Amino acid sequence: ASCNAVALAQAPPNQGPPGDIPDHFARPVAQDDYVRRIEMIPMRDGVRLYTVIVIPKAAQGAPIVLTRTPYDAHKAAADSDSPLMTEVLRRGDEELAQAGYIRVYQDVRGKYRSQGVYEMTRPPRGPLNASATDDTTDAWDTIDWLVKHVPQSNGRVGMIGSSYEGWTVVMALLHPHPALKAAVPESPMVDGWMGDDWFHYGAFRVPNYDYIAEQTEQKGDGDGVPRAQYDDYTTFLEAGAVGAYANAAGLDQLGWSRKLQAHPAYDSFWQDQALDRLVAQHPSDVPTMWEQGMWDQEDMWGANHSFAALKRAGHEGNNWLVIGPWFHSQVGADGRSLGPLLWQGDTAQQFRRDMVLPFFREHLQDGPPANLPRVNFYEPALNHWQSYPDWPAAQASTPLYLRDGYALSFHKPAAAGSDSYVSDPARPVPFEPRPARFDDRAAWRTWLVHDQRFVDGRPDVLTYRSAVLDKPIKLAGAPIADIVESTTGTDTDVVVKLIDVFPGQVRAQPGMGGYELPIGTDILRGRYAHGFTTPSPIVAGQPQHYRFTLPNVNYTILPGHRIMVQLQSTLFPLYDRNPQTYVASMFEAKPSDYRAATITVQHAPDAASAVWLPVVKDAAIK
Ligand code: PG9
Repeated sequence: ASCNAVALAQAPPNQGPPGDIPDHFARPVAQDDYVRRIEMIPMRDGVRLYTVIVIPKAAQGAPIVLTRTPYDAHKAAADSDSPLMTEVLRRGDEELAQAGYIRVYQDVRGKYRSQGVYEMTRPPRGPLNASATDDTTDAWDTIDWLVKHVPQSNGRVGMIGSSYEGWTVVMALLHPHPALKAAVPESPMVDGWMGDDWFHYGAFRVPNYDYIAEQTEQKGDGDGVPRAQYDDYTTFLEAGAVGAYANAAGLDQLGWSRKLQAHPAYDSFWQDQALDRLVAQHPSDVPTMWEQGMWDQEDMWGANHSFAALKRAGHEGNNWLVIGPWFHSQVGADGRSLGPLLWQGDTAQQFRRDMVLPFFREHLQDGPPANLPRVNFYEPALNHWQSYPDWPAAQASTPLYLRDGYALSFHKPAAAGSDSYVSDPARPVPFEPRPARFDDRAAWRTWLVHDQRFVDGRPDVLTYRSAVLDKPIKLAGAPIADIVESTTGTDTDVVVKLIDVFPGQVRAQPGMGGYELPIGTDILRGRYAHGFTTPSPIVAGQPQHYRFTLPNVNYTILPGHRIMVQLQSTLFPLYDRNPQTYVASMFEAKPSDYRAATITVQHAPDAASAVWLPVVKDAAIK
């Protein structure tokens, strides 16, 4: 037996009967209606990027539409094994494939099959990137190669992509290749501290840790962080400060996790890579359609702030804005509903077919002018698209005051009043009903429209209601929260939710009876009330203003509905807990720093708390 074992061990591996698995299997492609080319496109520093070029077999003089991705270019162009291009590409590419466009996906440097080193949303060349390349040069070099090496193309390129892929579109705009003729950044990640993925006004978003692990544990797919508990609420409550959690999970080995912990405030690290600032400093001539969802649970900031920054810089002319009734990246999927909210048809397809395609046809093919309105914003309450020549259509100049008796009124309080609650970090308010699970995609995509009755009875959630409206109130712009409150602690978070309360019964959809639909939710970390760059402790017991802008709305509160405002101090575990005791960095808070505090919200003539609404005066409601 031992002789046989030696003989087996010494046998060359390729001897013996031929196996059933060939060295290489070539799938016959004759029946396909497309050709797939795989290229390693060289960048100016010699690094080669993996690029999938999907070309309709009949293509001649066709435009190219490029997406640069950290999410696996191979997978993006291999949705099924169908011989049809419409089936092989992602769902959101269907209209482009039908139009006969050449579709290109490329792995950004350092991810999946591309060479080079990966850095999360790699900052542009400058103070944060001393090298000679960034995603602006990589886009430039790619487009240059494509127009020279894809003979079926007409030499014109459009770029499109959502979220991180939207960020790569915006990076390309900082110094665009002359062949880049149209751009569609969809819910682009633009300012990760102010209101996109990593923080909102300084409050840290905990699900990032799974994302960072998945994206940066290795070049390919990483795993999320393993959990000992089913309920993420329990996991993060038991974990204490998020920095300790991250380190215990080994995430201190990951560069981006370390960078987040090193930059909790809005310092030059964030400012110098905030793309809304940068696009306004380097405005391009490329026609650009900025898109985002009204309930975008990941990147609520980027598109509308980039559009606004370009407008302030005098460059509105070649920029358009579209805001649909969508969760993050829903534009690439089915847009017929969001949670229980049902729309008129597939609003995402309407965007792709009636806005993006005409826009590309005009700029990539000399098609007829798309004649798109400057701003297209879906009106969820009226259930149709509305167009505007400019945005915002109204400034937040109508204060809706908090009043005694948990009331809301357009009249300022006449007498002093206040309401108090105890915010206890040991019992934070959940952001979605428990068990809270970050990996429950359906719950994650819809938490911003979740019926807030699940928390409005909690003693640590203040709920203010208007009278039942007898007339519609039309909002078109970004509301501003201005809350005057004190805390017995030395730090606090302020969460404000603007809510449309449906009538008690809704004949057409009984489940919507009494529904408390948030139309704008956000959080401010109190230590930044006096400036985002430098935090400062709050003076215990002293009322102060917390003023911050809520997400854009285009929304009519209808007769029979009420307006509601809810105030609370936690949205857990989506946002890490504020210990309510001032510490240098919340990533490193100690268990003893987490203390209950009493929050007192003022509604007095000289200390009036309000949400300032962008009311369209005398709006004809249609
Ligand atoms: N929101 C995701 C992301 C973008 C950029 C950085 C980190 C995360 C995304 O959907 O791509």
